[in-house]
Amino acid sequence: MYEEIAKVVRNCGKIAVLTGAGISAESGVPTFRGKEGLWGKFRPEELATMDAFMANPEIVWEWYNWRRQLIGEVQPNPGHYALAELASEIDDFSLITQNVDGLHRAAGSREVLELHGNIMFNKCVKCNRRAPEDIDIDPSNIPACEHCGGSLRPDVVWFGEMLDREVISEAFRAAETCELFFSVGTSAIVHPAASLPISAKQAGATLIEVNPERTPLSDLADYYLAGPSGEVLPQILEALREHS
Ligand code: BV8
Ligand code: ZN
Repeated sequence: MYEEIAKVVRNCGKIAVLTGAGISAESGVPTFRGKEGLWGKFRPEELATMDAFMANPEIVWEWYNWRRQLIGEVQPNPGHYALAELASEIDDFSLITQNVDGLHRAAGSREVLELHGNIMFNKCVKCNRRAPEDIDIDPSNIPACEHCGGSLRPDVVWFGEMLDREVISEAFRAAETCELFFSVGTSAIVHPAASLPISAKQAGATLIEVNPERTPLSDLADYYLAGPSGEVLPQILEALREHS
């Protein structure tokens, strides 16, 4: 199977990859919708929304501080590294992630389109200016923006919020012009990210999905590779190098 995938990869000059929480699972970061998922304890509507923040800023900051602390202790896994190395073997490679954990950059990926922002940064809830990232937030005494006095919030995209226009249009451009699209470790239900693999397929790309469980995308994929990305992606890279 991997020889065949390597041949497909080698014949494609332009590749786009979308990753979700699943690629960080083997680093120890809980996914959103898995059994032990983040959302298992909390519901996304409760915490990852502006309404939740306006109603309960303290609870929302408690949650993000807990996630920041957890992410601060983990390392990228072989899946992140394999994508960073794959990029150097491909003429035109775009990495698009829904994750806010920064692990792709930590693994050496240079250009990463972070659709949903980055959990380590803060911004002002009012004027949207980014605040210095080294501020530790005390949920019971949330710091104010030095420009306008608004409260600081995590610089991530919440449900009901628009994604950064530049980032999402670049992601769709990559999806619509690539020859090969990988969907890795995502349940493929959060939009507009979940529309990227579909746009790629409609534009004629070959679609490969890497996920231990099937998703709404699996039937559409040309190849559905059932397994953890930390094992599957390095094997694809190895097969590519063996046969190049
Ligand atoms: C917007 C940042 C509106 C915050 C996140 C009905 C239909 C369609 C859309 C909607 C709808 N109702 C509402 C919407 C819109 C909504 C949406 O899509 N909701 C979904 C739930 C239906 N979308 C939005 O609100 C977006 N904004 O639409 O704006 C708008 C429009 C115009 C004008 C104004 C406004 C904003 C969405 C962004 C939300 N922010 N995160 C934070 O992180 O705190 S989303 C959150 O979910 C994370 O970013 C996460 O990445 C993302 C997606 O989840 P996944 O990454 O897929 O993770 P999940 O746990 O679900 O799945 C993990 C997968 O990994 C599983 O499949 C598992 O099998 C697999 N796996 C496990 N282990 C491994 C593995 N895979 C590989 N290897 C392993 N080892
Ligand atoms: Zn401000």
